[in-house]
Amino acid sequence: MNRRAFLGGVGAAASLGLAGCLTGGSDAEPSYDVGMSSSAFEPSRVEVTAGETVVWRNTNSRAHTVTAYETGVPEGAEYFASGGYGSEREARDAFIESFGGAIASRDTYEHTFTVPGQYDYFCIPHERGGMVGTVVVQE
Ligand SMILES: [Cu+2]
Repeated sequence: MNRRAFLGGVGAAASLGLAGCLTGGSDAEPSYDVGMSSSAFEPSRVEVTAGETVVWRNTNSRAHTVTAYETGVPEGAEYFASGGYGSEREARDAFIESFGGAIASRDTYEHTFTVPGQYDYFCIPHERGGMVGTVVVQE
């Protein structure tokens, strides 16, 4: 299956909140760009164009997070983390305290990237297991 076709065909604004509606049948797997196995983002690296939205979907039974590294976003770019936290510290604290930001099995998280550059992110509970990913945003 070609995930990139989803991004390419949908565009940025249109994909917001519609991830589950684009594949047709109600029983079909919603479209997404990055899936999650038990301890990895799949694929771990995606490339998009500025203005596009990346959709992550938890395709595993374990809960995961999508959490940007504080130093992993380009200058002038918005910090992003599932749960909507404004910093890596805040996201880590929330997860430790109450599993804040956890993406349950089959749930999605999405973020629209407007500033070109490289974004590095991770999953809080599985970071040490190597669950990290990269989004490269082209002009
Ligand atoms: Cu994880």
